[in-house]
This record gives sequence, structure tokens and C-alpha cells, in this order.
Amino acid sequence: MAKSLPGKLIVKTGKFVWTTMWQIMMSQLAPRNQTGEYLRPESQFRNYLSTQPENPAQPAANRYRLYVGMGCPWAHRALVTRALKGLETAIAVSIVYPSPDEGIWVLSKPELNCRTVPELYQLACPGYKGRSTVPILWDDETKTIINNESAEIIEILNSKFNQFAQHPDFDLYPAQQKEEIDSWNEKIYRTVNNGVYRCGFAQSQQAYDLASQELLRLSMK
Ligand SMILES: N[C@@H](CCC(=O)N[C@@H](CS)C(=O)NCC(=O)O)C(=O)O
Repeated sequence: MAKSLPGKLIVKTGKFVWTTMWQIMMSQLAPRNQTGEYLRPESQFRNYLSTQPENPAQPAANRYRLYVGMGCPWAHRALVTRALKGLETAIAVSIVYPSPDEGIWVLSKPELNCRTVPELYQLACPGYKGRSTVPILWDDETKTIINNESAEIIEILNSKFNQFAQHPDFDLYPAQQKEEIDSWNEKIYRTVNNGVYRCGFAQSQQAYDLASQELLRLSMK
């Protein structure tokens, strides 16, 4: 009878291969600190619209569009703000879809000779090396990304398009509540919005425990 390998060796080898593959995958997907906590990369396009004459990005109708993915919670808040302000006719939306085989967002049909969201980023900024995330506030006129940070995109939609909005008086960030909103935002961002990523991308038990406890504590308040 042919001899089989000892079970212990098979299990040990299997665990080693799986752990190594997982570590390689995570190192590409999720930057971390020394204790294995997920560190979200900063969004890199952080421009604002302004009516200052020297600013090339002037508020206008039918000039800017949002690239969004329907499964993306960050994109949702941009879409919700666009709807609440009544900006559907002023700001276009292009929906992108996840490509499970490529691990990137792809456009529903090629635009500007781009098939994918990473290609749009390259068009906006040749040589760009960061993550190609949505939502994106895109300028159709200059073919570039104005902003790719949803917290700032919603601020722009709330305040810079009022002359084209159906609900210009609906202010989602009233001056007298800014402090309270910012303080809640800070908590919700760290523990819930980014908290679920901190759980999923934790690369040590300690990092996972910290993220999941903070998430549960805030969600149960
Ligand atoms: N800080 C960004 C985060 C956006 C973000 O992480 N979007 C995810 C989808 S939910 C994404 O596009 N990920 C693609 C990638 O990281 O390659 C924001 O709030 O706009």
C-alpha cells in the first residue's frame, strides 16, 4: 500500500500556504500600521469649486458629473445629497460596476476612451499611483477629477450649486450645527464608516478586537 504523508504535515503546510497567500493579498489591499491596524490611504484629489475668478473650477450646471458605484456607501452619500438638494438635472451621474475578475471599477460603457475607473484616474493625472476609488466629482470640461473624497464632495454639493438646485434652502450643514455635526462625523467615520473596513482589513487579532469593539459600542448607543 502506498504510504501517505502524515496528516500533521499536510495541515501545517496548508496553513502556511494559506497564511502566506493571505498576507500577500492583504499587503496589496490594505496598508497597515505596526500593530496590524488598517490605515486608510488619504484621498488625493481635494479641490473645491469656487466663484473666485482665478479658480478654474467654477460652479456650473451640466459641467460636472459624479462617478458612483451602487454598492459603495461613500458614493451613496454623494447620491443622497444630490437628490436632497434637487441637483439631478444639474449634475450628471455615471454608474460604474465592480469587475470581480479585475478587482477594479469598470464603466458601463467606455467614455473618453476609458473602460475602467483606473483609466479615468490616469486621464486626470497621468502616472497616478493611488487607489482608484469612487465617488468621483468629475469636470467634463477640463476632463479631470475635482475631488474624490466623499465628505468633501457632499459639502460641495450642499453649498456650491445652490443657484442650480431645486432645494437651495435645504442646508445639510447649517453654520450653528457645524460643531456638533463634525464631532458626530468624527466618531461615526472612525468607528462605523471606516470601522467596518478596520474590522475586515485588520491584520492582527488585537487590531480586529479594537475595531470590532469600537464598532459595536457606537452602534449600540
Ligand atoms: N475616502 C473615500 C473612500 C472611497 C472608497 O474607499 N471607495 C471604495 C468603494 S466603497 C472604492 O472605490 N474602492 C476601490 C479601491 O480601493 O480600489 C471617500 O469617502 O470618498
